[in-house]
Amino acid sequence: MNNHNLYLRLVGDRFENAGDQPFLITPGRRPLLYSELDRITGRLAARLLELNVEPGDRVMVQVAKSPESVLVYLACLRVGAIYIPLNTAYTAAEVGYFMMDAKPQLFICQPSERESLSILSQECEVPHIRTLGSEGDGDLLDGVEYLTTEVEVVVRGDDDLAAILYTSGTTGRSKGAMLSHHNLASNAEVLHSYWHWHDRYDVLLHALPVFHVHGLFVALHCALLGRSSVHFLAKFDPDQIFDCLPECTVMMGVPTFYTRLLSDSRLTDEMCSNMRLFISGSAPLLAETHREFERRTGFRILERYGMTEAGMITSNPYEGDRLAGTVGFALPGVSVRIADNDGNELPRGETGVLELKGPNVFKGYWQMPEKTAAEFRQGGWFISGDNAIMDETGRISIVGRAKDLIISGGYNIYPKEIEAEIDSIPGVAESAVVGVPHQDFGEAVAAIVVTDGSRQLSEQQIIEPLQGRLARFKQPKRVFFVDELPRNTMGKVQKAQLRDTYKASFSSK
Ligand code: MLC
Ligand code: AMP
Repeated sequence: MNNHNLYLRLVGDRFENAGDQPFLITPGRRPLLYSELDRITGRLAARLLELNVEPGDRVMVQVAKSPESVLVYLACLRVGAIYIPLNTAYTAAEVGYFMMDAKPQLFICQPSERESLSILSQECEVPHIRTLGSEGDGDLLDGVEYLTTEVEVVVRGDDDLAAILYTSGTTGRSKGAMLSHHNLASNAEVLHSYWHWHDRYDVLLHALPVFHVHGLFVALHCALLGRSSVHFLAKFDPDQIFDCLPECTVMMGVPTFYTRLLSDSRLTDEMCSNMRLFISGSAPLLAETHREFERRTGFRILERYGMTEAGMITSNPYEGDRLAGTVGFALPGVSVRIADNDGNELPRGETGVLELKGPNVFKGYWQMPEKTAAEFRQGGWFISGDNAIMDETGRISIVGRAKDLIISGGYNIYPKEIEAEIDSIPGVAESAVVGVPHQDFGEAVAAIVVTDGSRQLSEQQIIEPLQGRLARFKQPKRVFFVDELPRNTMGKVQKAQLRDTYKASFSSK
């Protein structure tokens, strides 16, 4: 049987003669070199084996972005474990749910969180907990330099899982999207070629988090396949970005990155003179941002569209027209169609739900066969939940969402989860959570609350109880009180009306 382990494609013995070429360049630290990648990953893999991590076991990770966090991911691939990264903003309450659901063999957290998460991991019967800090500190790596580097790459078939990424669900329960080695490899190969990565030439500016598809898979897989050096920044920090930009050739970002760059006078065409490609995705890029960016720098941002369950699905062309407000064409090997609510394909030019098929489409939701079945049509079409139009040439525009989802600064937030927490606050009768336009984040969370009359409640009294329950980025940035929520004749809350009523809530911010 051929070994389809993604590790072999990304690392394996590819970098034996890479000399001193840096892979990850992190401010204030020695760069991680390509030539040492296989060796160090071997030692980390040996550490995982010491902790009895076996093929198919889950390794759950909630740590700061660091070169070592990437090495842990690669070591998991190598031993055939399933990597589960979590947003560092998640509270212990949120993490508890993921632990119970995925039952990891090993949980790796930040050193500062060990105490609180140890109790939780015991309750969830997680056998091992280890720590990893942003500087490579923490007990995960204790004595790792004495371990063997010669750990074999476990044989994986096409359907074996490489990662589970949790995405919130419309019902409020998070679902773990199961991604196989083949899902990730096929998408990486396509992007590497479609976006013209130049072997050993490109330098990637990486300021995204590494617990989502965008920063972890799209950015790092392309860099590894292209043997590119990466300026690996802990977060989007304008000073660091402008320090690195003159040396870089490619940047990937969410639209907030681009609006923030545009608001800085340091963004000039000279600053971008080494660049060849700016890519945007994870949320809609305003046509205005696209145009303004071209005016300032001469670059037309390449917008692409994707999701956790399928990686990248469509992209504007590298060489052809990159049209503002469109997400381009289905990637090679990916089939896309626009369908009505019953799954009948619609003629070109009509708005419907985007459905897709291809080697990039995930294997289903972890231990949720009914939810998985509900998201697929006969013939294997996956229902994206995004409303889109396809023109005669096959070019796609995302025009809205069929799913009740807010995307804020590239993070997905499902209103149901926030509403459930708000509804449990004493004195609240019911609530509706919507996304309203926000200059920086694209959309921001607003909550509209009806009280039961038993007490007077303030905005603060709604937000305060959510601390420790919900990650900060999910918490409403504004709360409004109303006597009743607008409903249609069926009794369904009219969210479109609420979005319209509160659309100017952040206009001065
Ligand atoms: C931070 N905050 C947010 C937020 N990020 N609020 C709403 N939405 C967000 N995205 C809040 C914090 O809780 C904090 O609140 C305050 O804003 C400042 O926090 P910060 O940490 O200093 O923020 P900052 O570093 O400026 O981060 C903003 C950001 C970041 C946009 C740079 O959110 C980011 O990197 N987003 C990218 C997400 C991403 O990678 N998505 C890809 C998903 S994959 P307070 O009140 O405490 O001050 C996907 C598939 C695909 O979608 O197609 O790619
Ligand atoms: P996630 O579940 O975090 O992977 O987010 C996926 C969702 O992000 C998609 O279903 C879309 O709603 C949205 N998305 C990603 N890229 C784009 C884009 N370029 N334009 C509009 N929406 C996008």
